[in-house]
Amino acid sequence: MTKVANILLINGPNLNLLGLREPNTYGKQTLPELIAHLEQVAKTLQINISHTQHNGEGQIVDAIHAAKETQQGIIINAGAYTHTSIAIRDALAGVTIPFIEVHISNVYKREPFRHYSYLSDQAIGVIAGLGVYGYEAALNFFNQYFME
Ligand code: CA2
Repeated sequence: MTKVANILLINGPNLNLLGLREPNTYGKQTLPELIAHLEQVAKTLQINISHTQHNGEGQIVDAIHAAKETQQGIIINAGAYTHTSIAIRDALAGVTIPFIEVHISNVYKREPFRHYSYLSDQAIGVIAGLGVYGYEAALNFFNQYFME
């Protein structure tokens, strides 16, 4: 049985505001609370999760590049860059690390500009509209994806 060791969670712009603004759209849990919960879940799954949040596009590109040697999977909520960033798409494609795209809100119920993602066709899968549970679902998916 092979087990994935390292999963990187990347959150993009403004997600540092989780739990502090717009609770109707993004919920009441703060980012530190969410990360603490995901670390607990990862521990039970014997997965190492690390987390990084960046407001800058280039910082996200750098984080993806840095993951190349050490991470077996990426969970990414690229925030608004999802809908605009060829650079993040190219970085993910360039490192060839399997990734899951997560959105807290159901982007398809929202403005049309949120319906297109530059990342989705490169992803293993996309989770949208499950609230912050989407991150945990992605972690659970990786747990069984890497079992042989
Ligand atoms: O639903 C998602 O997770 C999004 O990726 C969130 C992005 C948005 O641009 C995407 O279309 C969908 C926005 C993140 C903003 O996060 C905030 C959290 C709390 C308060 C304000 C903003």
